[in-house]
Amino acid sequence: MTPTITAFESSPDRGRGLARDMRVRWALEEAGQPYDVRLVSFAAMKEPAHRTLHPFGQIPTYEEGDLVLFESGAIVFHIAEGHPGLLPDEPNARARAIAWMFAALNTVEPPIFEYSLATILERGEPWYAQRLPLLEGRVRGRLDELSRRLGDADWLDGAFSAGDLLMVSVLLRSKASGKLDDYPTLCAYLVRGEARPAYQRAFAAQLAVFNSQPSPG
Ligand code: GTB
Repeated sequence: MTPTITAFESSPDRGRGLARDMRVRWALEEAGQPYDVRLVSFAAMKEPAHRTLHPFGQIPTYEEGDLVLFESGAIVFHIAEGHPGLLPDEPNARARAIAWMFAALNTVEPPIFEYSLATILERGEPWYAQRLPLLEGRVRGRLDELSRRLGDADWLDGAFSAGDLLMVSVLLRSKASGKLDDYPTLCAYLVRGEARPAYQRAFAAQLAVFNSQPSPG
């Protein structure tokens, strides 16, 4: 059965792959699983019809027969469990790959997201200049630790896994803000992720949504 995911009708990132449908598209492409996309506006996301799929009125969602999922991590995990190639078969290696999925979403993404949100939403606040170094320090701390662990390895734990897929997705947000420039091994890690044919197909598909929008004015 072909799953359907939801994505922004008009993504604020102008198709740069930063919205969280991108990681779901990427996982589906890695899995070789065709999918349909339903585009939703910001208003439609808050309507009851969408909230039955997503309690918080957000994207992405995932529908496959009777199954409805929200949360990009849970969706990627579901795809990885149902298809070979995104999680190792050996039980301990599989558990470690899942740990990296959680690490990406629970340990690395929060400071990166918080920093990014502050630069967008809090710029005008009188305390912005004081708060920013604190947020920057938290991002840097995580990037220091992650780059130490990755070392010169290609991927976080052996072969490419859903852990890498989520970690690369999370780090891409920092790349956009220039925060990764001091971390050559993390930059190379992102280049490896972005070079994967599945990533490129997913990126092209979400960019095509932006390019199909009528230009303003
Ligand atoms: N924890 C959830 C998950 O991982 O699925 C978070 C989902 C989420 O934050 N969805 C966002 C959303 O629907 C889109 S991805 N926002 C609308 C709303 O809450 O009303 C976050 C996002 C949005 C925009 C950019 N960007 O333009 O760069 C990047 C990331």
